[in-house]
Amino acid sequence: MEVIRVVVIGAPQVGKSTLVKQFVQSAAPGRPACSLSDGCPRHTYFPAVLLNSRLFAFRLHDVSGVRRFPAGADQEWSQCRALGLRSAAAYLLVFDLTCADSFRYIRAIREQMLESRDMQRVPVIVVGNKRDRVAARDTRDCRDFSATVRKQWKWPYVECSAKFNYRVLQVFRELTMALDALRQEELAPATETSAAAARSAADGGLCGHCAIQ
Ligand SMILES: Nc1nc2c(ncn2[C@@H]2O[C@H](COP(=O)(O)OP(=O)(O)OP(=O)(O)O)[C@@H](O)[C@H]2O)c(=O)[nH]1
Ligand SMILES: [Mg+2]
Repeated sequence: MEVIRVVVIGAPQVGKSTLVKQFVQSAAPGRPACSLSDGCPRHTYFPAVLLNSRLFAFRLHDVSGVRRFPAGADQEWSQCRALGLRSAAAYLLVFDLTCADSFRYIRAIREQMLESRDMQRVPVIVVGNKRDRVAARDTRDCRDFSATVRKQWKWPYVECSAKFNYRVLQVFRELTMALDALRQEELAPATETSAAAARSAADGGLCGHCAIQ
């Protein structure tokens, strides 16, 4: 089975590890594999998610100390060796809803990603964490974050509280749904071609095998 590599990125202390641990401990209790790559700590987890009767096996990297998204393979190797940031199948970009700087951090990471990698078929879920700390006076900021991500960036957006396990599942549901949608898109042309071939075979008296060839 294909293992889907997902990298979790965000400014320091936004709650990346808390988010991942909350999810993984409910999905697959146990200790993570842990490695250190040139000062960038990385924890790796292997949860699985069942969606629409399909199993999605993840390799989840919780990384910290990422200052910028590497522009090329050389930078990836020299700055954050073996983190595999550029080749992930999907990303969770986490920020702290009470810290505008942490939103600016993911905005910069997004720009660096778009400059250096074709992101057309790479799902990114933006996670506004620490919802429990959002005071009434901050709700306008939250609306701005949400509007920017959903309307301008056109990426899925979830607000959660990792500490209190509030909407953590929703984050991973969005991720799995985005990957599932991609998979469906990849399957669709093949299915349509086979159906069309079968129809034309029936019309023209050919067997399906000849028609497809
Ligand atoms: N109030 C509140 N605190 C949180 C939440 N999520 C995480 N924290 C706290 O924020 C602090 C940082 O959490 P971590 O999960 O270690 O953050 P991190 O992004 O992994 O940090 P680094 O790996 O050092 O970059 C800890 O004290 C957590 O308890 C949350 O949803 N609400
Ligand atoms: Mg951490």
